[in-house]
Amino acid sequence: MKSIAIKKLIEDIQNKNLRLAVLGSGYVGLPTATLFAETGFKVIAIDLKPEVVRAINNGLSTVNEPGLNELVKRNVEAGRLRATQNITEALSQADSVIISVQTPINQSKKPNLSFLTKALEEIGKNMKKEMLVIISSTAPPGTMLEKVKPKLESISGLNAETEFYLAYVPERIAPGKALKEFVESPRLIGGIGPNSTKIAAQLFKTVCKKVIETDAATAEVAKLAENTFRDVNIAFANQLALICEQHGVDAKKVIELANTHPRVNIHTPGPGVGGPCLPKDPYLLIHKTKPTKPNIVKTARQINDYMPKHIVKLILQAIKKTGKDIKNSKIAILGTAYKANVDDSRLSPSEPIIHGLIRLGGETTVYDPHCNESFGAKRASSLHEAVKDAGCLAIITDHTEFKNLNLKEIKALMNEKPAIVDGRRIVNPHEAEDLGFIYYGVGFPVRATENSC
Ligand code: SAJ
Repeated sequence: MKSIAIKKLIEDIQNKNLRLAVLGSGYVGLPTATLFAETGFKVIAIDLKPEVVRAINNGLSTVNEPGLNELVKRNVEAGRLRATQNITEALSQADSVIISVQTPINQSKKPNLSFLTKALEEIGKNMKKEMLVIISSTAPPGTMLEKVKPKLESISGLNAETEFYLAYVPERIAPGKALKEFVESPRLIGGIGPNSTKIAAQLFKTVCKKVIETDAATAEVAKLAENTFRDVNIAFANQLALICEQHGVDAKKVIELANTHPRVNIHTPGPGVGGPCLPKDPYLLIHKTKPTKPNIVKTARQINDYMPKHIVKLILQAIKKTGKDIKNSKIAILGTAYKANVDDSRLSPSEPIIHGLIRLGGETTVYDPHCNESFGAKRASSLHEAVKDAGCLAIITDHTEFKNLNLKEIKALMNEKPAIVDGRRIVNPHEAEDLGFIYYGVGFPVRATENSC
């Protein structure tokens, strides 16, 4: 009897007859809904925000992701994708739901699972027999078995794995490359039992080139391990940069050389680690574990969180070197987005840098061609406007537009003895110094005289 129901579900998936709902239409949910629609499924995207629902139904993407707008338009026009605010209505017409809501951390670095809990309550109330429930949101270890499964079972009165199916399928897409990575990155499928894993794997195989079957608890930790590994590696790169500055050698060159070793892959130092994932996921990984001292995960977070302060220090040193004081200097900040070529400023290192400079009395102006956020600084509408009469130029985001700056032109617009603080190492220090800039950069040797103080 059971195997007949599973066979039918798999057939529905293969024939694209399975009706899908995707709860949460943000950076991950909308690409998910759209790519399943593009494959041929009928998909309902659910979001609480009326403006998001309206835009999607008008064929517009609310997420600035290359290629997504065209895809949303095509699938809405083809009648495969629509959006709604009404969860009950959407779930009544769905055989499967993918949850893609945010799981942030609170002030004390503890997970805030309120969005996930709310979603589970709605799904529990609207659960049907043989429904496939997928959790795609990043969650602390143990969430599936200790929270998601019991909650859905108690509200719906149905048993997971026998009466409905439940799997953890973490997202792995980087903003800016979401569509490509959704299809090409191997997808981890962690069911709460073999039936759930098998059915969820069938669903994701229709869009993803490769799926890897595992169990829910292992998939939860694997997802967090990926982002924590990256955070720890960047922290090492940042620590190395701070060491190199004092040793009088260039960290950029050091990393380039060290990475020629076949088993070394040091990431890139910078002004700090931002975005909705890396600054948060390491805390999810260690949530509810007994604190060990030392703890590499926490230390890495501390190092990465220290980097914006280091940039402020470099800016102060650079301004001092120009013979001025921060209180009478204009500082032009390039970039408020958390990384290159995205419009997302969540937890961007620019925020503590700008706030730090404002607190010290600096006049800050920001320019970001991708992102509207200014974090309290004055917003310039062009690079020209940002650097005009500035004493210091600080590069925080490595947008493509900032990679080939015309330093000669910039110098002519800035104050007489201008400074550059390069948080991304995208300016050639020698060219800058030859043109008469005072140059400071992350991982760039501090001059011997300053090194000793
Ligand atoms: N950064 C550095 N140095 C580096 C790499 C990054 O300073 O060498 C900084 C970036 O500038 C940025 C921050 O780290 O401020 C995070 O950027 P990112 O590109 O590392 O990551 P995200 O947050 O855009 O996406 C990550 C990805 N995870 C991994 O690469 C392991 C993505 O695949 C995940 O899907 C995403 O987190 C997520 O949603 O979990």
